[in-house]
Amino acid sequence: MTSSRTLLALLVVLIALPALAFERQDVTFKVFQFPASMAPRIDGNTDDWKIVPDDYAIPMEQFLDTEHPDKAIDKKNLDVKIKVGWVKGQNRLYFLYEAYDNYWDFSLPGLHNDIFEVVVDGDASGGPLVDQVHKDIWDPAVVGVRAAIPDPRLDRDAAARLHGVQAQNYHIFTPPGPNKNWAMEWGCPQYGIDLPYSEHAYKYNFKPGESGNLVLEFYITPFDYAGCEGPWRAVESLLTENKLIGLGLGVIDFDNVDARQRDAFWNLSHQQLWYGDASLLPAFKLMPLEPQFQDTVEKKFPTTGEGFPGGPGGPGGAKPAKPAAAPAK
Ligand SMILES: [Ca+2]
Ligand SMILES: [Ca+2]
Ligand SMILES: [Ca+2]
Ligand SMILES: [Ca+2]
Repeated sequence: MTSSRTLLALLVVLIALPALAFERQDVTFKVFQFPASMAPRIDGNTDDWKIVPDDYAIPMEQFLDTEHPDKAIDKKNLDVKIKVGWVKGQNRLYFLYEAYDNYWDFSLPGLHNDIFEVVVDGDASGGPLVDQVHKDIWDPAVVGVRAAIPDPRLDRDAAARLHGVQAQNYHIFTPPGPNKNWAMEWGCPQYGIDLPYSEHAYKYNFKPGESGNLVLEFYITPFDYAGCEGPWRAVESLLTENKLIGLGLGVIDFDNVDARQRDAFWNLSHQQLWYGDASLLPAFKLMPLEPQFQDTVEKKFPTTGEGFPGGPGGPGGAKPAKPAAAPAK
């Protein structure tokens, strides 16, 4: 083999390797750790989020319309601010989504609806999360040459076995149109939009076609494995301090009920295909408690001394009994 052919073979191997990487490596977004005693209540009221410092907030400036990359942000058309939180010991991601839109489009059935789109990859495995029918994702440039070759033995059912399984895509309606669930989860893990895996609350005061502000508060549960079989076989992602997870956020803005096209597709990943390939998600870090919250009940009563402040080893614990003195002779 000539050296140029060796180099070519090496290149092919490198291209075919899965890309275990995050998009936008210049920035790590932060997930705020709520003390367990201060976890958000899912009621649409934002008061419980006031303790989240502003440098955790994700403003409109972080988003790019990947279908029209030259389009400038116009906050009179759409403005969003998003905070993400977690609580140690729970495998939940909490969200506060606050948005202004000049035209809330939510009177039709189906996917013509203003949408907040979320993709979560709780173990940062990366890789495609949609079935092989989606040729835009199963393209050699995205998944590698070999993976893009269709296998005629795989029917749609067989292909669907991976859809939403190792990373999950939520299309959340803002707000839901008539007779619609609050969100559409794509693929297998349909249970992810119900209790106990998620909960949601909206607050808004506008009608379809009007402008105004919307608040959406919710949590979701990320899964390392969320198979079609059902939640009994699913494996929740473990959320632990300082862990990096893949998390993509997008806003699909429809601004005219009669238009066939959406007005914009604003994305935190600056790669259009993030919705179907978890390797294109930005990184979020599950942060430790901020210093001002370290004096909470969780810190004051650490789980030593068998978990009880007055237990053995604890500050108020019983002292070990002194060995009996030897009897006087
Ligand atoms: Ca609340
Ligand atoms: Ca708009
Ligand atoms: Ca994964
Ligand atoms: Ca809109």
